[in-house]
Amino acid sequence: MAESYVEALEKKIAELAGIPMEAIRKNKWNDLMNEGDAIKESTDFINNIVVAKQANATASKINPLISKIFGLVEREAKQAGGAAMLPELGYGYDALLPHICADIMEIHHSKHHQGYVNNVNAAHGKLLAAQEAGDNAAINALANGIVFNGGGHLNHTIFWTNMKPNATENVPVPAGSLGEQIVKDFGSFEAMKDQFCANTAAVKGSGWGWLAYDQKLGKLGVYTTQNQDTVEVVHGAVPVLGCDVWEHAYYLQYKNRRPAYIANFFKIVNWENCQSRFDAAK
Ligand code: MN3
Repeated sequence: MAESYVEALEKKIAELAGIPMEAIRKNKWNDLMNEGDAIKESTDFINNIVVAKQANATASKINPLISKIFGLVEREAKQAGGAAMLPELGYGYDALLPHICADIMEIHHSKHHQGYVNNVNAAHGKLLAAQEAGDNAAINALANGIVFNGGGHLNHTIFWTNMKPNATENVPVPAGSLGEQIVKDFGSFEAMKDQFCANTAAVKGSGWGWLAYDQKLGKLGVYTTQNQDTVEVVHGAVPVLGCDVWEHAYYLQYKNRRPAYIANFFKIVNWENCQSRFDAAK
């Protein structure tokens, strides 16, 4: 599902931009395991898009994905106009110990997330210039960078709020209507957790695991996404809980033991934050 989505997206971008698929492929970050490198390549990709003033500039056709991603970013980060900012964590880099070490938190937040923020702002600036020039090819080429960096900004902003400090070895269990909905849709909290852990551990390469609410079905489900795709765009479900399983999120501490990281992630879940996301989605 996620792969065919990426393929369809690439095809659409190539078509709209009037450039060969290979040009899009060359600039895809799908196979990159290293978030720092992926962000840097994405910076170069955005910088290399040349905006050209069109002689017969007509009203620009905006790729609907671009407005969708910016809309989701604005809703999450409450930053209208596309000016993205790195959010405060609300806790210290060492606050998630022993389950996520301070080094991971500091690099992940201050370097990687900041990188997505910088890139999405660069892409937004270029988008405005391309719109003014009526350069549809540039606008659509930018979609790739906006999906990746806007998605990265959005996903990490959700992720930080989904976790809380002062963990114990106990796995906190959601109370209230979210807890009830989980039992209704999965049979039990344990069944949901088992499905989340298994599916998220099985993400190929880089991506995310999600508990998300499908508004049409009125149901919670476990989903996965590749790279920095957003669960709401790919699966049409509103994120309640997200777990980053790019290697940088755990490797320094857990090496290749991704399942152990996900199991410990459940000890630091902020179910109050998840409850308010669920309430808003309903
Ligand atoms: Mn990350």
